[in-house]
Amino acid sequence: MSQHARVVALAGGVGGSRLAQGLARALPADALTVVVNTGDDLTHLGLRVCPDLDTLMYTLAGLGDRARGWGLADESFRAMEMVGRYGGPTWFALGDRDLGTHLARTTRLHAGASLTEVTAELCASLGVSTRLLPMTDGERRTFIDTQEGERLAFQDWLVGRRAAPRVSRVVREGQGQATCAVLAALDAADLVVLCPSNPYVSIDPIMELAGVRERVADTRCVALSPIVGGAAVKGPLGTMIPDLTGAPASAAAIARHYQGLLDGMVVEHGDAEGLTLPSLETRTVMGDEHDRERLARELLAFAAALP
Ligand code: FO1
Repeated sequence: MSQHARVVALAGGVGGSRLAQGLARALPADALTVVVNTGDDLTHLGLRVCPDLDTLMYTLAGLGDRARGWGLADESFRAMEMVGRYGGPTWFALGDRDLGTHLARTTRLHAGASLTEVTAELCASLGVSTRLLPMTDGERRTFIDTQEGERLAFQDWLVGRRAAPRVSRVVREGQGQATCAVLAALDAADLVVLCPSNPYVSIDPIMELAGVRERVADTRCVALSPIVGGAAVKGPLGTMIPDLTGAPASAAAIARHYQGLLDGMVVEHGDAEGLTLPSLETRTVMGDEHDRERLARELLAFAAALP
């Protein structure tokens, strides 16, 4: 893989943003496009909120809150305190600075701009040179069917119910299609990287859009495992894998989920057990920016050396 490979990363929220930041540091600005899940998006308090796009944008801008993994650093929640005093919903916490993003995005969307256009405008304002592409400009939402028979909107399940209800099915609703920009980026890609996001609720929403899976299948593709030592680095994936597949959480379970798409997989030391495809074992739990860049460079070198 030459240094000026054209890389397209598919990403969701927290895990995806860390590898995306590493890739952005390891590649020239015009070499990386990140296609981002919008299945978590919601309209809340009248504002359009795009959690995964915002996590990616804030992380790439160096403005993200490192402890939470989402939202902005140096955040306060005084507007939410007032919302609460009026009896409004406080279960989904919108920080005061974060509200600025939702206000700006919602205003532009109401003016007729597409989510793709608005994302490019917000990124330019924050000095993010990596191209972030929402997977669709249309409606495409993830719902969780629980084993108790409820159907919950994604954030209601993840945040509202703390991802406690065990999952029986992950369901997508809406007619949104992959944007032309996403399909064109995939057509031009020398490498597709599946970031260590939740396959079921972050990567599948992108892969399921017409035209995406066949383009990924036609391109060299490498995944970074979101499962380390049988557990998820962050989020509900550790229980979703057994709930949805009956198998224990493992890198091999992730490889099986991406059946046929992967040319290689990067996993934590000791996690190559059961893998039947080329793999690189290394330290995959990402710390600071330098560590993220180190891992991204290892992944790119591993991908370049694949047959
Ligand atoms: N996650 C939480 O656990 N609690 C919250 O109150 C919360 C608010 C929130 C607001 C804006 C935003 O962009 C993300 C937010 N998240 C919150 C995280 C979000 O639910 C997840 O990051 C993604 O949906 C999963 O990738």
